[in-house]
Amino acid sequence: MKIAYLGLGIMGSGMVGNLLQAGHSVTVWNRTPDRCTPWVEKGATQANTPAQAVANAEIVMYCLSNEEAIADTVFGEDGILSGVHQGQIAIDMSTVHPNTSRREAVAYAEKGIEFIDAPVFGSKNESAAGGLWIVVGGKKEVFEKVKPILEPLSETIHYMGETGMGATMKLVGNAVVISQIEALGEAMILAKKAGLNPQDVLDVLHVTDFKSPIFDGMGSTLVKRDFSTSFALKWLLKDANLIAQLAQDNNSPIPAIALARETVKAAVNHGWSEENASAAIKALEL
Ligand code: NA7
Repeated sequence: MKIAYLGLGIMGSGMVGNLLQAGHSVTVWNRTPDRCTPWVEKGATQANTPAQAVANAEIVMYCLSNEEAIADTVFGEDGILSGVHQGQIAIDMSTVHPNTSRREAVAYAEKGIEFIDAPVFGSKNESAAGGLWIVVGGKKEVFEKVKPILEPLSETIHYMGETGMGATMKLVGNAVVISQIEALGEAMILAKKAGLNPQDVLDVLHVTDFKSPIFDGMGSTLVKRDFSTSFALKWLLKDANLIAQLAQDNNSPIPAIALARETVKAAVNHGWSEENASAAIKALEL
């Protein structure tokens, strides 16, 4: 299929690699144009603007950082909406508030374009390996049409309901992630202060009935003191803020997540925003 892919950050790059591998004809666009070069060398075509990227595509996909990036790339000058035409399908894979997905769906519908929100769980390695866990909102029949395109990118794909429900599921999932990072951090610091060896602690956690890939992955970065980025701390704070907003919208209590958000915020304020999300734990060590 002819696919336009916009946003070649950590997540988008992995997905473009797998779309090319699957044999699709891919046109790429990224705000910082140089990030397209490795994919052009692998067969992608580079566009100069979002509007140009989507002009001849059947499917428009993007994974952008946040609401501001969506405002610029989808709704902005020379943005996606100024280049699309009837019959295309747009897929937003970014983590944004569900109301943003709903606004996108309305704007696309006015142009005769179908839309699904399809954010992803997993980070750098899962994206590169086609092992993401995708959660989808939108019309079921539109989801069924694009499912074969999402399959090479993912280990699982779950349909969650109408537009915005993929984005909602993503925030609910990241609410668990944020709580796990806080719990792991507090427990690991306690363990160390009480005289346990941190790697021994992780080894035990790994065999328990409360083991978690988050504990394995984030715990290991903590033990090795390697905070190179798979999922940036700044995006964890962005997600914590979106979760707080969703909780406010629904009058739902989030005392533990609100507390964990303060830890993440402190780490960002300390200057670790470009490091891996596990760097949040460093704020508990101060
Ligand atoms: P990255 O690696 O920080 O990539 C973010 C991408 O978003 C990257 O392509 C950026 O372009 C792009 N971006 C950021 N701001 C803008 C604006 N204003 N306009 C256009 N493009 C923009 O993040 P990840 O790939 O880890 O994460 C992407 C999403 O998935 C995010 O929602 C996560 O929470 C989950 P750049 O290269 O900086 O020019």
